Amino acid sequence: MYAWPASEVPALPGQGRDLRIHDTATEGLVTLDPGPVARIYVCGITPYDATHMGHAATYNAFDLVQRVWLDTKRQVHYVQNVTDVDDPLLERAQRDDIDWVALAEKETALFREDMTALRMLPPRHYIGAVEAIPGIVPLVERLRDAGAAYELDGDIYFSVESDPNFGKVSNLDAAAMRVLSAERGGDPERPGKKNPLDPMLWMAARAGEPSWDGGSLGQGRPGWHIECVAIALDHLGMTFDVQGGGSDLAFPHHEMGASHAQVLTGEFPMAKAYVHAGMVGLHGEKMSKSKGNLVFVSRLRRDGVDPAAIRLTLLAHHYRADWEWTDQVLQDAVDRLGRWRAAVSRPDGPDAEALVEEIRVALANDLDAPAALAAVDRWVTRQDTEGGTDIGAPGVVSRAVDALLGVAL
Ligand code: 5CA
Ligand code: ZN
Repeated sequence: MYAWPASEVPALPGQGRDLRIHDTATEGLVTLDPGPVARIYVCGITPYDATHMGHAATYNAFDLVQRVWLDTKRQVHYVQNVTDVDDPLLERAQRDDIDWVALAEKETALFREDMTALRMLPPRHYIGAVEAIPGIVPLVERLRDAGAAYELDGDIYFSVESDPNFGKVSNLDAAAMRVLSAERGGDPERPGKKNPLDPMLWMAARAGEPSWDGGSLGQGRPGWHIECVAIALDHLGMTFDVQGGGSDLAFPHHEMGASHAQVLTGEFPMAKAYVHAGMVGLHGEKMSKSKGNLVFVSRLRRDGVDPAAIRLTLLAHHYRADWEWTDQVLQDAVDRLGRWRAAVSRPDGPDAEALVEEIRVALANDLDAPAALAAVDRWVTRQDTEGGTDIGAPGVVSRAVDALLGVAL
């Protein structure tokens, strides 16, 4: 699939800093040392509804990862998927009596527009589940041939017990896993499974649903976790730097993915850091397509909200925090954007070199965007109260905010 256009990333004076980031698997901060080409896989949308603020917040976090790496003069090899066939998508298409392909295409197109408006840098490879099927089938066959998969009424399941490291990504106990499995696409109650947590690798064709030729697996469609493993291994290989998503993906999605990869390659972990963003809520509950308590990026844009203000709202919250979307948090960002724009349009200001360093230090420290915003706020206040004679400074601030935070002033 094609992704979306990249906005320009201005080069900055001075030296970028290496990223220290929280890894769910080791439950602590790790300093990444990616080499000249950093590799990141970020789980993409299931395109059955428009991009909401929760999605935007999660993609914002990984956009910052990319920007920190680019600032260290590294290249970034960024891969993202689109889960363009899955139960929730098919259910929504059925409910609304529309073609599932048309629904996926429409929502993916809207996602591209939203990402472009928010200045999220695009992935180098943007891959749909459907187009990945030819690569998924041989992996499922290999898992089955290795004794790590079994058949149940034509469906093929992965056996979590085949992985000695199962559980080491999410660090949850069996009871918690079981609850989350039921909530997040698993089927722990289905009779006949070896372990209730075992996830599906290949679902045999169902009447009225799309299916593909799976060779020795029979006609069917892929399971969710193997989709991301196939795409990641194909485009990044094993032991890439970051696998990212919202915290609701730690279990089962990233846990199961690491397990599939462990059996396929004999190695753990698939990603050096498992990075998870907090959940954005609305009216006290996690924003989710299934609950319908949503604030859409496209809706705000249509209402005339500047995408830079949406982005500043996201940046005002630490990526790992759970937080609530309110009119007030958006208004605060609109006000801040106005102050910043007025400041960088003035002819001079205090020296900005130290500010660039402060933004770099904040982001390198587990993507502390709120600290970066506070540093810019302080520069703006100083310009206001003390003035300054550096005629280059407003331009430096504007370029730093663009390059490191993705906000065009
Ligand atoms: N297609 C799969 C990943 S392979 C999927 O989870 N799609 S999704 O559309 O449901 O979510 C896309 C991304 O947004 C995921 O990383 C998910 O964790 C994140 N996300 C969903 N809801 C929220 C929320 N309320 N707050 C923060 N992030 C969220
Ligand atoms: Zn995924």
